[in-house]
Amino acid sequence: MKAFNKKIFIKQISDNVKNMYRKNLEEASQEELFQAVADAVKNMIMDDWIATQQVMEKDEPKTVYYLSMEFLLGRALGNNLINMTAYAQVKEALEEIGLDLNTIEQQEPDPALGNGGLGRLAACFLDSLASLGYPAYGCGIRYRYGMFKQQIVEGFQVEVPDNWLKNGYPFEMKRPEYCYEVRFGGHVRMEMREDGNMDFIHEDYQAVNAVAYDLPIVGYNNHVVDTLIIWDAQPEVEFSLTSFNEGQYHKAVEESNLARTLVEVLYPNDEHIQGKELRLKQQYFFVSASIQRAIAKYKKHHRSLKQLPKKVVFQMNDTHPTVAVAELMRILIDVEGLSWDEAWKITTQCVAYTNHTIMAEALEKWPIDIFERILPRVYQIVDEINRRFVLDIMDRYPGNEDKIRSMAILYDGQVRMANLAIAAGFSVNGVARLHTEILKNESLKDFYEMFPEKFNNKTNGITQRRFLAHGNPLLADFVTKYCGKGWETDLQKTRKLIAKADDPKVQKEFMEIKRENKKRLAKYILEKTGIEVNVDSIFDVHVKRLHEYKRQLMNILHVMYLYNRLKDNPDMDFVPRTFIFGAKAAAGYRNAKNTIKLINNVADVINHDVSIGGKIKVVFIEDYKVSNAEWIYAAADVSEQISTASKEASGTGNMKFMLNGALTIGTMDGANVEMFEEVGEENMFIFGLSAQEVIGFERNHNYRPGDIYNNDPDVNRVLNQLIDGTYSHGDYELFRSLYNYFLNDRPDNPADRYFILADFRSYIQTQEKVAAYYRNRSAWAKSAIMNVACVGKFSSDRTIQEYVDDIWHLEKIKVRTSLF
Ligand code: HBZ
Repeated sequence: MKAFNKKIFIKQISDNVKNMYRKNLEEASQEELFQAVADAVKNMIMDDWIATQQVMEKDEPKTVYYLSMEFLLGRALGNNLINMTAYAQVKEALEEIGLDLNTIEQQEPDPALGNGGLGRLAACFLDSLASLGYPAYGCGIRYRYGMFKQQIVEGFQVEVPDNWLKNGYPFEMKRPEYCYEVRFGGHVRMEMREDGNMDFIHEDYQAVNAVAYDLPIVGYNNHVVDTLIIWDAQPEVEFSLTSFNEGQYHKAVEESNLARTLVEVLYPNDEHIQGKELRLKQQYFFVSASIQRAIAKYKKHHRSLKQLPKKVVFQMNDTHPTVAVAELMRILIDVEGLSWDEAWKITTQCVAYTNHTIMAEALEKWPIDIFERILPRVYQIVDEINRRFVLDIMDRYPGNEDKIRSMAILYDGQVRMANLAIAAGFSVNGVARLHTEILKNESLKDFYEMFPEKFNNKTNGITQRRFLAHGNPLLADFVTKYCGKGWETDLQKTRKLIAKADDPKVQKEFMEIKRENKKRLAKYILEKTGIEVNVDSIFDVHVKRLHEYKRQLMNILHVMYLYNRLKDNPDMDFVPRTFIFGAKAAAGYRNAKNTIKLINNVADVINHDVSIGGKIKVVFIEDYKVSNAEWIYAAADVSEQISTASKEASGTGNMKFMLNGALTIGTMDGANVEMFEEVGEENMFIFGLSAQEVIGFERNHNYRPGDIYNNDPDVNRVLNQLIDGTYSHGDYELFRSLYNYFLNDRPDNPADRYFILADFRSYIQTQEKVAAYYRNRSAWAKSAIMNVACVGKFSSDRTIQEYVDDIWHLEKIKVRTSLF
């Protein structure tokens, strides 16, 4: 960024308002002001963005292409200012003309091109890549509609389209010069070439153009601006009705329909595949365009593709972009004329795969007939990869059918994308240590045995720039005061707080900050829900996607249990608590949606019961998303990380709470295990079955939740309250399916498959410890400070450095803007 010039900046905003809206500053709406300010900020980014791209063009450093169907970015304006270290100056400049930066920031739509953790991780990774100065492109899809907006109507979730582009998105730039054809359907004709080799000619296909939109990814205080490319689809021919014969006319209409529907909407299902054709088309569309762009860029400098792996690495964010393997092979063979063996050598050195789940229902499989119909040439290549891979398996394990059954890419009429990714990728990583161990020893055991060298762990991380510097400015100042500047790029610096954690003055200061943040959230809650909450109560927060394995149901059952106790013993000693939930459910996920309804109904009953004197409040925050998440983390006392052990690959919300000085109540799952190691047992509340115990029950089918229901009166009571009308105005059926979840045992869907009842007693007892601990203000403050002090490992800067060292092998770039 050029040295900030307040006068010029202000002038630019008023010029923008004038040119964009024919208004002066006083007349402009807040939304118009946002557009004007964002444009001025984009202008500040531009020189560094140009300079970064020039360095990359000139030095041609090895570059990572992070292929991801999802980037859950959150608002850009404030974050860009933070990373340009211009936030305070811009805020002051705006104040001078009577504008409030906070209010202006709130006008920005959350670009929500992702579902949850996986998409947000991709966004944190881009922030870290740029901040560490690594050459990188994010490659994704410019969905016309992002993650749906959630409304709660009479306690039920209602999905509303998220038209984030409605007023234009000021930070994107259309790049019509980057435009690539992507083909679907049709047939492949083989033709013998003169040299005896085959040509594969793709005919009768439908084609769309992929057109790039670039978004700047501003590094922290280093002049590096990386690029997120999101691909839009456009019809290939702008057709005029008269100039076409009938056949062409239909084709043109179909292609323009395809272009429109392709990028229409993000699929809002996490951890559960639907197998929709359009989704496969989306995957191929953005992967093909991204690879074409990478190769075109490479070919500007090289004639032969043999050295491609020295310059390019594709990281596949889960199996969603795995078709990249076959698409790269196709381009190398059909377009570039390489032999199979040459192409395979290059491909397998260029692609790497990250796994984010062990949940069977999330593993992507495509019916062969669909795959072959939509991508006929790509399918031929997958078939050949599979043929050769099966030969390798047979070679290694002669006569062992089991190995083929578990590892073949094509099996049982399906294309198994994870198997393709592992067979071809040079690296396979899990996202937390426990998760990687489970992959190696359980779900991907056979692959690990065959390719031990491919497997590695990369524990997830989060960016402290967004989730501390931007989301929690008061705590950010506190950290700076006691640890000095520099934690923005080296989160280990917060360790200095360890020496302060016992100091009553520091503790008091911390608790005052927490209280201010709780006030900020309480105000938001009041505005959005009409519920008044007590800022001196424990803010106990459970925010994340709604999924059975994340066990929001266990949390609300515990609330029901506490309420029973309070009703039975009105005078009991009770630490007031506000249970805060936020979660979107996939649109067709019945138990998840019923859980939202249950939370809201429990909230309704408890919040209106004056007899308990407001000791418990329950709040469901509508439309949980990155922008309100920043405030929610900042205000949390207790962080709920209570997934069934073994099921949560890592979790990243857990780290964001820790960064903001919340104490975790959690299971030994995902990255909780590593947080526990870092922060120590006195600063974290662990309960429940271990991953090995859960896996043991699953293997032996010897878990009997019915016994717990019959023998534990507290459990019996709360489960019966699901079907006795307590929380449903007398309707016995409303929550029957949740009740049945615990007790209906079916071979494909065992009773209480997420072990809620097994962990319930231990959860109750641990929650009692939480409440008792909260009474000890000094102990609590110390533990909270210790969480901030020990969070260093969980910066995505550390994660990205490990990806660079072990997988990508990139060099940092240096960008000097012309002025300096
Ligand atoms: O990825 C999450 C994991 O559940 C979480 O434990 C981990 O921390 C995070 C980052 O590694 N997985 C997802 O968020 N998955 C999805 O959002 C998803 C989206 C579309 C799908 C499948 C999964 O088709």
